[in-house]
Amino acid sequence: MSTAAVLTESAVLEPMAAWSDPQSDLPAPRVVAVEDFDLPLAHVNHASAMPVTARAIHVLAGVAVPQVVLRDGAADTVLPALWLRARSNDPTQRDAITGQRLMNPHLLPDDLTLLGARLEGNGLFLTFSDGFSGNFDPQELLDGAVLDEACPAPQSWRCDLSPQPVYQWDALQDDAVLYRAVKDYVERGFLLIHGTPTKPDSILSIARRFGYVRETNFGAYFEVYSRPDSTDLAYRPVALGPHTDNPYRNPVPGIQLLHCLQNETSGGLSTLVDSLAVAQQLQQEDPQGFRLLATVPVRFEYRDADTCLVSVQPMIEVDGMGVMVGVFYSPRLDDIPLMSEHDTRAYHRARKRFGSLLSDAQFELRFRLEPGQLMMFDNNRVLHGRTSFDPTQGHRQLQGCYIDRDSPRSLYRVLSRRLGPQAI
Ligand SMILES: O=C(O)CCC(=O)C(=O)O
Ligand SMILES: [Fe+2]
Repeated sequence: MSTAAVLTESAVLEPMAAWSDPQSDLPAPRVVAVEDFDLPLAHVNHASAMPVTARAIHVLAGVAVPQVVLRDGAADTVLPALWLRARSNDPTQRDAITGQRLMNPHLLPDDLTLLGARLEGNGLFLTFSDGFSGNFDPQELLDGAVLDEACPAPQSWRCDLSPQPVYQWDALQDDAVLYRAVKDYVERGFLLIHGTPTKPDSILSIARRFGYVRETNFGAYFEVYSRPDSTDLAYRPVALGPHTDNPYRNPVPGIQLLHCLQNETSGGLSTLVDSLAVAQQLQQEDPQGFRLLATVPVRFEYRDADTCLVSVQPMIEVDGMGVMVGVFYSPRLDDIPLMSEHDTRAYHRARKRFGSLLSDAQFELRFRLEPGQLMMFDNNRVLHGRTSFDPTQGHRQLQGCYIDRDSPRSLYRVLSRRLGPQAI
């Protein structure tokens, strides 16, 4: 089992548009019929989903219809003709430079079959009933059997995380160091960067080392300092509990950077918490509560004179393969749907426990961001907060900006291709 929490099959397949308990007096949700559909034989390799065993491609001889199988230990999985045909790298079928297909596999005949399969040297030569025949590389078929994300799996952490992923800005100019940093980031969901320049928009050049800046209605970056007339509590000196920024946006900002330019106050300590570790704990204690938080939709809204943003999704975010990737957590902003009294209480209990775990010291990193220090974190996975501060003690000025979640992952793959895995 991966470090990320995995939902049970039934929980993943529940509709997310409405939720109700079987005993509830509200209408039951529509159930999607999936009984006669087998789940994929191979899974997305988010978190080393496939056990590593000796696997090989074989052609079965002595059968009426030719068969190519993936042999994994003693188990054979027949590779369907439609699956094989779509994987052809023949130059007439796939562009060699982009790797993009030149044929449309969605239009292949439903009853496509293999007419011939033979080993030729180290390769396979396959003939199909639609008239196509060509060479296939068995290693590519093996690789294709896992929908590999080609990124390290997340590793959840608690307050005792050691060493912490801290990098010096100067050192990050070296690609080999950047490679280690993005690997750490993908695994831990955050990075701390020290020794950064503190000019008013230095944050943008730091952000651009990792990805493209995502501009929002707050601009390319935003100022975090105390001002009494502000439209967001982040701009007052009050404590902020662990939260996801802008959960009302769709898509939500994937990664946030917070950069300290000045800090003359004794409070205003920064906090980070890994929602994967906390959700694992909740799932162990209360699997039903975890399921509720992953299925009941929640509504978030932001409005000011020129903007009205609304987004609706469950608090716990699960990807298409049922693996938890993060949360939409902001008690300042969430509205739950109308449910029965019973369901509302059940949901409330789960959310309350989750919230208290998110604020529990055993899960939390707490530190002071000094001028020239920056934290970069996955906005859904690693929740951030801060303790209150007294603005009469002096200035506290941070700047923040967002980049997309996929950027450091892309950077990881590119650097791993360019530098080779031995560079770590
Ligand atoms: O002041 C801080 O340290 C954090 C503020 C914050 O959460 C934000 O601007 O998103
Ligand atoms: Fe925030």
